[in-house]
Amino acid sequence: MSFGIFGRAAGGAVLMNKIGAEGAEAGAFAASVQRHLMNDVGVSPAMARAGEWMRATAMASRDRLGERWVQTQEEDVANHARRAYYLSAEFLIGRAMSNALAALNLDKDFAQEMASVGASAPDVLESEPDAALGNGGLGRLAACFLDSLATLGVPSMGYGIRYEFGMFSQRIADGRQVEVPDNWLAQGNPWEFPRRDVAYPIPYGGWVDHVEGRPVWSPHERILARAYDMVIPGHSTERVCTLRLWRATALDELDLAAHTRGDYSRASEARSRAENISWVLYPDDSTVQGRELRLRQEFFFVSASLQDIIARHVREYGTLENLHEKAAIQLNDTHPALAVPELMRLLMDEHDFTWEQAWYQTERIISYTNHTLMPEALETWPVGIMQYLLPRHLDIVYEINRRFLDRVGKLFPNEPELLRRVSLINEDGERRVRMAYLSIVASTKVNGVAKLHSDLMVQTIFSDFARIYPDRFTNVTNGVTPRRWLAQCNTGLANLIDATIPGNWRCDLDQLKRLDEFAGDAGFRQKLADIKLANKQRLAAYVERELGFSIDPNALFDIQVKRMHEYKRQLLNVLHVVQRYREMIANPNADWQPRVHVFAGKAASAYRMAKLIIHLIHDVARAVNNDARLKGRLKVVFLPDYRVSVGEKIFPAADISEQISTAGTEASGTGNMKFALNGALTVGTWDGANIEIAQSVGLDNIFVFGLRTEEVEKLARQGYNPSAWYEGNADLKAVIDMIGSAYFSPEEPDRYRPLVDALLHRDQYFLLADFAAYVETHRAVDLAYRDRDAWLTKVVHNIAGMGTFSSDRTIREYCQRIWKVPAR
Ligand code: 26Q
Repeated sequence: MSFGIFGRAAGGAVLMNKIGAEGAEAGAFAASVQRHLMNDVGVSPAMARAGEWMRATAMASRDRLGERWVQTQEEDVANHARRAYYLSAEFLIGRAMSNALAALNLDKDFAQEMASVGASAPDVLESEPDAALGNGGLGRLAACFLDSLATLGVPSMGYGIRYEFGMFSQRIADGRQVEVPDNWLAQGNPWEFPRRDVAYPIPYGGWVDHVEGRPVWSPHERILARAYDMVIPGHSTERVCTLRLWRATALDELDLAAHTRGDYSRASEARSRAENISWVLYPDDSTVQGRELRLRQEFFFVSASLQDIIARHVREYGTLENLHEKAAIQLNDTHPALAVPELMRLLMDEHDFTWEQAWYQTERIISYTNHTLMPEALETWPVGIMQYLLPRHLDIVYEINRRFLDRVGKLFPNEPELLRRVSLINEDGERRVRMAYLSIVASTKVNGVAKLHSDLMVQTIFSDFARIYPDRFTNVTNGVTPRRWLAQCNTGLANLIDATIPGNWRCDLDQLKRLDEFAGDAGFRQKLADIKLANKQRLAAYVERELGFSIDPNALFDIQVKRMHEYKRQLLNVLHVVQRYREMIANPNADWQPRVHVFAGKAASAYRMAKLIIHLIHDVARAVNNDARLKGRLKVVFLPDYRVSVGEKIFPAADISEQISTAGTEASGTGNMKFALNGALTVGTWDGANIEIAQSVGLDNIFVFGLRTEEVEKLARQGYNPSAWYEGNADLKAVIDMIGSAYFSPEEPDRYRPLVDALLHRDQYFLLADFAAYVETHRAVDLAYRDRDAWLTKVVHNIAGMGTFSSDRTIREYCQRIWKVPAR
């Protein structure tokens, strides 16, 4: 193609205009930040501190996002768009600023502007508190999904709870976890748009009458759900996604009658009862206790969200007849499963649908994602609590069950046991509603979150349902957003990728495949090595700041960060560290690979064993880090208060990613993806998405070890005897004895008795059976790390193989296979 002078000149003029426009844009943004600083934050540029610049910048960004929000809404209304609604009790958003600036293309201008006013851009970004409205993987997945929904331009909304207190902050005192409330709204939330005109009454309790054959629910109380919106920007698009979070308040701020009588405590009681509901996030990950307040929370956000969806639909179409054509609702696990009876109730009791009409729509609108096979994490609610809190919903659940069992009985006659097994009501002992079964029966599709997990789901916990509904079950493997988890958290690597391959990999992660070609390029590998070193230095500086403790960036960084849980086997990692320690003491002059073992993660407040493991990590760290015989070649670090913003510093700095759950227990994992995307090699079991990562990056480029799911099952069937494994391996015995002795806890010799007893007599997660293979694998890791070129080659293949683990791919699959909504 050739350009005439005219074409060139014209193109040049366009370019000039664009630069001119962007320059003006940047100037306008700087002015807007300053205006917000003076008018809303109330401080002069000369006096402003980091947190004040942060708030002013957030408000200026929010203005821009508001414009995009209005535009997106108008488009969706004009197009009569079918929308996807993501219902989740958790959204682990983290910080919003870097992401918003990147999406608005203002990141460089921001850095310049901060420099010109003498503020430190990194300090300003660091002053933003994390929005920690989630526990772990499930909540963070929801946040990655919003990013992809916006970026793919999917007409969509997230719905959740605006918890006053998010995930607790974790402090460590004498090696023990201490939970501190997370008052994330203390300084206000500069990102949210309170929608004062969007509020719905939420009914609870009371009784159901039948008037002329129609059920009439007379609730005992009503509270109000008020909407607060966060705008989630898309990247390389002006489209945004809305996250609508509900806050609970009293319907009548004051019980006026009581107030007039002078009964002030009665008056304020109603208020605090109501506000309790969105007060605090339950900090339990994977275990479920049936607390009434939790059920109130679940119904609260489900009912508000459905009323909102219905109101929007009626506004746009004037009828509900085509609701199922315009709305797809995804349940993020069973926490929003009350959407099933609530949608039925709203359609029948408030909009005069017949049962058949309401069910026809419900079955087409709702889908359910399962995130765990662990029996203790499957939600069930005592019928008594439901009867008391949601009597009308219990009736509807009974009727769904009656019709369902009727159908199953006809499909599979002569199988009374089947009816008992699949009943939505568990009749063994205290009668309970099985929320997963309720979700399946009402869903268009039910999906697991990685191939193995989806297969096991239909083979184990839901096998009866797979017979009844063979076409309902599917898999959608999780993903993570490459914007936050590569472009923003690892600018060094992002710049190198920009300079190496063409195309917009940030929004088309499959482009990373092209990096494979550069595996053999020594110059490229050296740049990768330099970037990794810089990231390790950054993490070392953070460790120094947080713990006053220095680590060597040239050592191998071996990292395990995730919620503390027995099935995730942080304890297996500790056993290996202790084994290494023993070997190093026995042979101090050998050429040991210097290593830093980093741990981080929160334990549920009531989870004794998980807390004991945190204590053990600290005790082992104390012994190892102060043992002069090791000459600094082995260090153990527990980084407190793991959260999204800490993850952003950790993932880019890892050499080794620990993904060592017992095969068959980790549904997917998403940390595994974040590590590999940032150039860490995985030491992992054949579990969850590790399997698909291995298949994608190649078995030569990952360290797989341990029993497979079938082998674990076989061992369990044969009668697993952990003490035989203990007796049969001298190293393992010595490691466990060392922990059981007073070696690491001289001030309390019996501290680890419960832990050692559990290992020797139960070992529910087969640590002892996998120990030898795990230690062996780490020897192979040390050897591999010494061959720098070979190691870096593997690193390249890891990054290059991660395209498929973008949450953009995941969301496209949901759009095509489940929601039937268009995506870019
Ligand atoms: C339920 C009822 C009452 C209180 C708390 C809960 C509750 C809260 C959170 C139960 C479970 C969770 C979180 C589960 C979770 O994070 N699961 C993880 O989901 C990820 C995303 O799919 C997967 O990658 C992980 O494998 C899975 O463990």
